[in-house]
Amino acid sequence: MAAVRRDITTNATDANRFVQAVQALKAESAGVSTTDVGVAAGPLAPDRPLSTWDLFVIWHVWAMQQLSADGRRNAAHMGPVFLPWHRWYLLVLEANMQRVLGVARDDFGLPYWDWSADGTNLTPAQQRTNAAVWRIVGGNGRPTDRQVADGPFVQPSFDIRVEQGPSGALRATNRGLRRNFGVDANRLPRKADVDAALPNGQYDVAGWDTSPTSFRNLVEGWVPNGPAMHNRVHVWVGGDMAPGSSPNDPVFFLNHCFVDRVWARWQGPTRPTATNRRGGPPRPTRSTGTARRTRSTRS
Ligand SMILES: [Cu+2]
Repeated sequence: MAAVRRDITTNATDANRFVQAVQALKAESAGVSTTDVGVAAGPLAPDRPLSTWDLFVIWHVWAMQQLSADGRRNAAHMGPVFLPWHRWYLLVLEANMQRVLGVARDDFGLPYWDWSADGTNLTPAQQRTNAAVWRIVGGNGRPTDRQVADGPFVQPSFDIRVEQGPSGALRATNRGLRRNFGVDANRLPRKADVDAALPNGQYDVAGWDTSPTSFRNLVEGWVPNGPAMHNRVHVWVGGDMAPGSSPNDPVFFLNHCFVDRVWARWQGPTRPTATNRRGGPPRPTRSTGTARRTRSTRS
């Protein structure tokens, strides 16, 4: 038995626990401030005390700032490491959530947001206002300053303490969470995008960058016609979801939990193309019949 990850919109217990765990990790002192960890002062704050939640934000930015020698990848994105890096990141957050919730490891799984369902079933206008997930995590930012003013993640209990400034460098700040739905991408990805990625038998392709049509590039959202899938969700939500400090917004983890679910389905036994699934040579099929079984549609 292991923790089960469920759709946040269909399980009220998991939704409540997710919100409660985010708030607890945001309130838990990390014992260090932005200055202590080398984060510069910003125009809104010289120095901010950091929480466990804020450390996840800094961890993600630091990974993005570690570029490969050829500059085409960073330590968490734009290459083969994208999916496993974020799987590990989710597991560490999930373990911290279980800790602050005081539940056994099997009793809470990080929930996911199936944006492909909303992208398929709702119009672009409905995606901005009617998607069920916004009733759990708050909705779009207000027109004046893009700050989120409804739901559980509002000031003063949920404030933004670190951000990427115009140069991309981390800096201290003191403001509310920002979202700007549907401006830099007009609609969410669709179920058809997931269905098109799953049969791709090549995890990644030599070059290991954002150009080839591989499963990883389809899911990360560089092809076709990016921003697609994961990237499109970041761009569509906008505000704090756009830069490398995007884990500031709890929606980051709901997005990545769904991305991880798509990868888990691809890794599973019921994917339609059984050969070459891990990027290596084709594997022998176990027995006739099983390898050709059609993928289950349990999303
Ligand atoms: Cu990331």
